[in-house]
Parts: sequence; structure tokens; C-alpha cells
Amino acid sequence: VSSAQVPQTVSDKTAPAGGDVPAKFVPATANRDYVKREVMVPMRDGTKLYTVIVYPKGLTNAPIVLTRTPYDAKSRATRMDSPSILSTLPLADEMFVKGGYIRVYQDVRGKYGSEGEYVVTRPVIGPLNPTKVDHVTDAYDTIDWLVNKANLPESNGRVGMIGSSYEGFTVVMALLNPHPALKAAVPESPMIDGWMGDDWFHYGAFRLANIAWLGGQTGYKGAGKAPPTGGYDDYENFRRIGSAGDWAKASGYDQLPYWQRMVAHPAYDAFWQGQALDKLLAANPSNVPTLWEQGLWDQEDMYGAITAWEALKAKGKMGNNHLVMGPWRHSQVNRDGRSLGPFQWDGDTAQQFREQMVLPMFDQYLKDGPAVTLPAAAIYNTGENHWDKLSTWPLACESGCAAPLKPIYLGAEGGLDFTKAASGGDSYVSDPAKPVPHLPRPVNFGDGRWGDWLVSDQRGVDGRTDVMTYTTDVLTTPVRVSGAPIADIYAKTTGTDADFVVKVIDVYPDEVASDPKMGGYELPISLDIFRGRYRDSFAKPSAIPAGKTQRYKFRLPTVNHVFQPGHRIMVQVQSSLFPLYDRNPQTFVPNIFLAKKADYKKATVTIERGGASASAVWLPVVAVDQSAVLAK
Ligand code: PG9
Repeated sequence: VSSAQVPQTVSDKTAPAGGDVPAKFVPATANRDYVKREVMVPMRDGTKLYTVIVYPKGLTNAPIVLTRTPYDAKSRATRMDSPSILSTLPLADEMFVKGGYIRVYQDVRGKYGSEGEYVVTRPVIGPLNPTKVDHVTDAYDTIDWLVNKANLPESNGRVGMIGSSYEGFTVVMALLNPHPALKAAVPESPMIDGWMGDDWFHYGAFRLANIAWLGGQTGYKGAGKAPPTGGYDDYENFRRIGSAGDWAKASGYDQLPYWQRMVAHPAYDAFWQGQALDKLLAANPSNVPTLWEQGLWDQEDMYGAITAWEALKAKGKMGNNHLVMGPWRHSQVNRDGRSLGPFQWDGDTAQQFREQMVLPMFDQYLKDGPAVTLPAAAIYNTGENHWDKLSTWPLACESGCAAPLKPIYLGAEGGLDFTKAASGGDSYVSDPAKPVPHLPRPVNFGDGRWGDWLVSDQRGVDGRTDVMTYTTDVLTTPVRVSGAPIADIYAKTTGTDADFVVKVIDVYPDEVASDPKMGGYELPISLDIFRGRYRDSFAKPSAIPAGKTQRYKFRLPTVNHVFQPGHRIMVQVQSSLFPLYDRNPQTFVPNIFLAKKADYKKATVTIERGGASASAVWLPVVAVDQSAVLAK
């Protein structure tokens, strides 16, 4: 064929006017077994929130499960682009799909597809939020819209809310003035108190590990990447630069309004107190049946769920207020729960939670399903490897429990014993230039070890001259601990400020025939950090008088564990946990975010033993046999 014979102007041989990209391309959806609607739901101030509604075709009279998210509702509702609803929605929604629920995801105001202004964990209307809207009103207005038959004729008018972390925080907000159609709630690892022990600080020590979240989340309305940190080793990146403030400045975070508010509020002042959701819940206790979930090794929100559950318990709200703590990292509850680090559990514990606790509860309250008898608390027994379903919790505490706490004392030559030791002390040099790493270096926050770090083998730091290690003899009988231990450290320092990290550790036998690499493993079952300047007041820090013994007493994360015969109990004390937490300069400065390089000084810290200053950890030791409070 000669070129003269090729038709030049025939329409099916050439691109149309406008080119090959049509003005509108709509992929076919007829083969879907579900309906997916994207709607803009109006709030009381006229702002419209992007909302995705997904349900099987042909569904009628169905209950609704709602999640309000800052993490992109559209992608939250899209595990895979698939004609099958089971593949489309996330793994944890499979049971809702099979159970005939309508699934709804909504972007919070100002993020992704939603209109309005985004405010990080927007406080309730009041001194910290001068607008007329908050997550309480947005949840209310959303539920009001969803149960209106004109908007969603397929619904039965009942709504349950569920979500983890920030999404858990939005569930708790909805409980402060619940819409009458909100019939059940499952806050999973909710962010409850950002200063005491959830994302931003733990007892005043700032969590550098979370700083990147701010860059990605508040740098952009939609998806955004956090600024680069420099080299691969975040230990070195953060160590080299100085304070968290110096780091923020160097990477541009100082432009972000939330970072500026954080820097302005390093102490537990009205800014943080006014956002503490356990306190707000206590003031507005909800009657909505609620299942609080938290991981026993939750590396992000370790504090909130249990504290909120306790706040409601203190208000007498027990009948429909349940606590579940599983052997999980942060948000693992919505994924596979068979293992954590090298530890294997009895089946998929996360699936057990979802299908044996959440679903029956939702079925009862949203579908008039059979009444379920959930225990007051279901806490995984991490020493015996099974769930304990308890009619009361905790089993031991400082006051008001069946058993008191029992001190285990730090002793001479690294001993640890329930008998008080003779007076003495152990000194170490804490050097901010060589902080104790929270994981073996190099530590890269994106290296995949973040999720499991709380179960990492503490032999990684045991033996450092600035880590004090105390161990019992090999146990000949089991020791059961069920509740929250309290660290009670008497110490002096040559500096004028100091951090104290206390870890309760289960030391495995030297030989574990079934899994040799576990021989001698030092598993932390509870650990936390306390910033010494807050020892007398969280709101008003004060310098530590150099050389004078001070008491540092703070609650550690909850445990439900049995130290088995052949194991040993260990306590470690150290003065840094880096780069997870920023370094204490060890010189009292008004604001550690703004510490200067010259403020960071070595100090000699002495942990006191015995006598009137007997350092100890108060352990919730109880009888091994708890059949009286365990559900059959
Ligand atoms: N832990 C995350 C977070 C919650 C709230 C504020 C900042 C971070 C999260 O996983 O959502």
C-alpha cells in the first residue's frame, strides 16, 4: 500500500477534536455487587463533609457503621478496586459486610474531600475552640443526616461508630453528646490525652517519633509527605541537631500552627487539660454501650482507652461499658492478630475481638440480635497465652481493689526482691550526647520496627553503663500481675532536670528448647518515661534541686501477665529513650523545646535503695488462681 492510499481524514483512524482524553470517563460499575455513593453531608454551619457510603446491592432496613477519619475516607473505603464488596472494604469490615451493615466513612472537616478548616484533634467548643462546631456537632449532624430515610432509605435508623486512634478519638467525641440514633460505640486505641500518655508526650517527655505525622497531616489538605529527616539513622539526625525546636526549624515545621501551639504548651496547662477526653467524659458520662479497646503494647496510644473506661467506671457506668486489651501493637486490632514480634498468640486474637466481641455487640444494639454478655474487661493473659474474661478490673491497685499493690524493691548488686533492701545507691552518668536508644541503631522511623518496638529484647541496652538493671532470682512458682504497676523511684542527680524510664521485664530462661533463639529474651511487659521537672506538678514544672533525693512516682501501662517458673522478673531504670523521646538537657530550662546546645549536660544520677528512700515498682501481684472473677 502506498502512502497515497492511506486515508488521512477518516474519523475512526484519527484522534477526535480534543484528543484521546474524553471530557468524562466513567468506568463501568454494573458488575459490582454493591452500591458506593459519594455524598457531601451538610453540617449545621453549612460546611459539607465528604462521605462514602457502601452497601451490598438490594440491602434494606440495615444498620449503619460509621467511621470519621482524617486519613482519606475515599482510600479508607477502598482496599482494592473490585466488583466485590468484600474485597473493596477493609479486612476489618468483612464481618459487617457479611452481617448486612451499611458502611460509611467520612473525612473530618478540612481534610481530603471535606470542606471547612482542619484543626488537629479539634477541641470541643469552648475556650480552646471559639467556633460553633466540633467533632461532637459534626458527628451529631452526620448521624442525623444518615438516619433520615430521604437521604439513605436503606437504613434502619441505627448507627454504631468504630475507629482506631484518631478515628477512635472521633468516636469518643461523639459520645459527649450522642445522637439518639447512636446505639453502640467502639473506640479503638483512641487518642484521649495527648500529654499524659497518648501521641504527643508521656508525662511531659515529647515524642519525636510523632513529629513527622504533623508534617504529612497538617502540611497539606490531602495526602502529603513529611519533610525528609536527613540520613538513614534518625538517632543521629535528631541527636546532631539539638532540641526538637531546632529540628522543627531546620525542617520547616515551625511554619505549622499546631507545632507552634505545641511549643507554646510544653506543660500540662489548660491547653492540654481542656482536651483530656477522660475528664470531659467524666463530666458528660455517656449511656451508649461502649467497648473500649487498647493494645497491651500500643506504641502510640497506650494511655487513653483504659483511662476513659476507668473514668466512666468511676461514674457508675459499668453495665454497658466494656474494656478489651489484646496483645497488639497500635491498630493491629484491625489487622492480623496472630503474633507480635517473635511472640505467637492463640489464634488470630484481633479477629477474635472483632467477630466475638464487636460484632455480637453491634448485632444486639443495632439489629435487635441476641443479648450478649460481654465481660467488664477482656484482657489477654500474655504469660499464659489466652484471653481472661474478667467480671472486675483491675485485680490489684493502690486502693479500692480486691488486692493492694506489692512493692518489688531494687536491691544491691542488681538484685530485685519483694523484701526491702539495705540502704545504698547506684550511680550512672547520663550523657545527652549518648542517649540510650529505644531500639538498636541505626534507628530509622520508617524501618518497619516501630510497630513491634515495645516487645523488643531489652538486652539491646542491658549492660550499658547508663542502664541500671535489677533482677530477681529464677522464679520457682508463677507470679501473676493484673493491673497497672506504679514506678516509685527515689533518685538524686547532679543536674537540675532529669528523665526517668522504668521498665518491667519478663526474662526468659537461658534455654528455651521449643524456640532456642528466645533463650534469655528480655520482654518488656510495661514501660514508660517520666520527665522529672513535673514530679510535683504536671502544670507547673520546677527545677530539681541538684544533689537532693527526690521521689518520682508514676503509673506504668496496664499488664495482665504471669511470670512463669524458670523466668525472672527484671526492672530497668535509665534516663533517656531516644530518638523516640526528645532528650532532657538535664539543666532546667523554661521550655525544653527551645533548649540551646549548651544546656545539654552530662549528669550523675543516683538511684536510691532501701531505708526511707527505697526505690521500687509497685506490682499488681495477685493469686494465680482468679477463677472467682474469670468468666467460664
Ligand atoms: N496515633 C495517631 C494519631 C492520633 C491523634 C493525633 C496524632 C496522631 C493515629 O494513628 O491516628
